[in-house]
Amino acid sequence: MSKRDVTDLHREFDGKRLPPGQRETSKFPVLSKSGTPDWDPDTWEFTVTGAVEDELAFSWDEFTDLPAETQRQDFHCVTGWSKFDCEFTGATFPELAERAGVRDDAVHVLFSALDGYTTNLPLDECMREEVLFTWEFDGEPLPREHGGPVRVVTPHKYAYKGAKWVDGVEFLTEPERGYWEKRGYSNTANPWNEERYS
Ligand SMILES: Nc1nc2c(c(=O)[nH]1)N[C@H]1C(S)=C(S)[C@@H](COP(=O)(O)O)O[C@H]1N2
Ligand SMILES: [Mo]
Repeated sequence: MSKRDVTDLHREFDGKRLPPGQRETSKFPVLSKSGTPDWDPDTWEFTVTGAVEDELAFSWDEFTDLPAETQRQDFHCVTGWSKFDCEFTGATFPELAERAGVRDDAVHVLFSALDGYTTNLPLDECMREEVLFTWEFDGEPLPREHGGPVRVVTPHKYAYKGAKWVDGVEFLTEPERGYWEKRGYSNTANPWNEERYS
């Protein structure tokens, strides 16, 4: 399995590895709006819908059969902590997008999750190799409280842009705001510009 180190991503944003106003922690705190939802591997389904050529639905086995890679990433939480060198294994966003065939009129993406959470990003901010649908953390199944079975990670953004317990991706022809983006967190969420609130 291939391994990719993306901990130098900050260079693209002309920033230091530790973004302004963040402090490094070795812990991995849990932040969830409403606790950890249950899931059943037999009925779990992941869907790709909206402005695509082919809408897709994956079972758990099908999803984890997608070509996977392991990446070393940094994780920046909007509440002020950063965790360096997280190893996440999963499928990249561009891989999934290619399978569905993104239509020309798609400009935006909305992620949905088992706990009712949503978060949004422009399509071009998702079409990056480091945007992963991940089901392993540090070589173990992703802990439930951190979003297992599958979560999104977005190392170029504050971590609320990465939906835990993700079960769907919708391609949109108009921007839409997700759960925290409607409640005062930044829609753009660039850690190196400290885009925390809107
Ligand atoms: N489904 C879902 N995803 C979510 C959240 C949530 O409440 N539900 N919280 C977000 C927030 S605000 C943060 S900071 C990160 C926290 O991830 P962690 O609990 O693994 O540290 O998950 C994000 N993804
Ligand atoms: Mo957060």
